Amino acid sequence: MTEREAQLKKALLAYEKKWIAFSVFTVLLFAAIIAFTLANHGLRGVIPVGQLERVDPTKVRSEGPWADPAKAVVQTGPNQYTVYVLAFSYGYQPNPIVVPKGAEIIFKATSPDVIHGFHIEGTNVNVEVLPGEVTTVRYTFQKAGEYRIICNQYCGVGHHLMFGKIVVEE
Ligand SMILES: [Cu+2]
Repeated sequence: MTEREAQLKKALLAYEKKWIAFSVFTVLLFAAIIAFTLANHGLRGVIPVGQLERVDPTKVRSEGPWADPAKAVVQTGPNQYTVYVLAFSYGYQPNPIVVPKGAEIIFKATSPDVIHGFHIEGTNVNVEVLPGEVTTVRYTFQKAGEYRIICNQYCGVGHHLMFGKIVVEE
């Protein structure tokens, strides 16, 4: 190695150390921002409830809270509604889901067939719906209007046609 090469190597390694330090700092900053979001919105928000809730996918359509879509929206508090959503090949029930603005909505979603997505367009509600399990998330709609539900988890030949609708009333 010539002296020039040795100098270059030294400079390169020093520069690389700065890059590593900067990258580690950036990752820690990301972690801090994520922790901030968790502390402020996460615990009662769009993160799926961690507790396992089992259901029988062969029976959800015939018995229990998902069996009758007309009774799927249940008031469960002074300003809280629980919505029992069934995500199936290839749609959502009830359709539309009608809820009031400003109320805490607890979505409890499950599937009678395969895995589906439950992504409410324009919000950060974006969860997976697994057959045999109940996915629970909370969301408060601050704006009235229509929201589209998109299945963003490949579920078969009708996947690209799988949508639902939420109507948030004033
Ligand atoms: Cu689907």
